[in-house]
Amino acid sequence: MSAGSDAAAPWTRGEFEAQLRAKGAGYHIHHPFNVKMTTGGCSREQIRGWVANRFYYQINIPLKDAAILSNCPERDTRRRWVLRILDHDGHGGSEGGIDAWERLGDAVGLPRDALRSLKLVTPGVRFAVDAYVNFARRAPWQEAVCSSLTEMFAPQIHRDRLATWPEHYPWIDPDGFAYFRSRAALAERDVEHGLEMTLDHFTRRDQQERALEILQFKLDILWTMLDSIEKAFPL
Ligand code: AHQ
Repeated sequence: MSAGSDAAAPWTRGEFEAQLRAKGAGYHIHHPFNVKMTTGGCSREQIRGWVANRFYYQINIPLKDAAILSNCPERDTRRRWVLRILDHDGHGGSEGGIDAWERLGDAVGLPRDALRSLKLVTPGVRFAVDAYVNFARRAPWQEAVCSSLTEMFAPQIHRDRLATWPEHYPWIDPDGFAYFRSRAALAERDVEHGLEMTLDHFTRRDQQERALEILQFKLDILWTMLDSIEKAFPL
């Protein structure tokens, strides 16, 4: 028996993608706090707490993506990946996702200084988000690309909010929903690129298993954020 011949055979490209997509079972769309939000069970304070805590995640996404760019020697990859930073920070005359999230804050009645002060951000959310940014700084850039693939499941969660929040939370100014409207299409574009690179890079079975571990790490980040928000805003 030659060395390595007992190693499991790599999954086909299709099976590897199916394995990645199966991790959606642990996506935070299934978290009790998210279910509570989309079924109308949240108070104004809980919605405001969620918006204020997710703001910390949103303003760190460009730092995470810039870390990936700084580690990536491939110009063609960087030319596509840089769009993610521009989407969030805005560019030219166009508003970015962070501006839109601040408008969501306005729409739920969060004063701008309360949002920007980050005073409402829980320690658990701060640690989870910082773990994501630090992972992107330290890990091989292909691993950080793989960690963004939780967005495979994101279009549905944005569509759920657009379909349920106006009815359940009529007190929220609909202008605040612009972020969710913009994100579904951008997530699909980003996933097409991130998934293609992940399927291309992780080819041995041990590498494919590593990719699943990385995706689980990011799923745990999103899940832990909601755990912490749920505990900090119980009513
Ligand atoms: O608004 C979100 C966003 O800009 C991103 C970037 C991406 C990444 O690079 O990890 N992930 C992500 C996500 C956003 N919204 C979350 C939500 O529930 O609204 C979902 C989240 C993700 O699935 O990773």
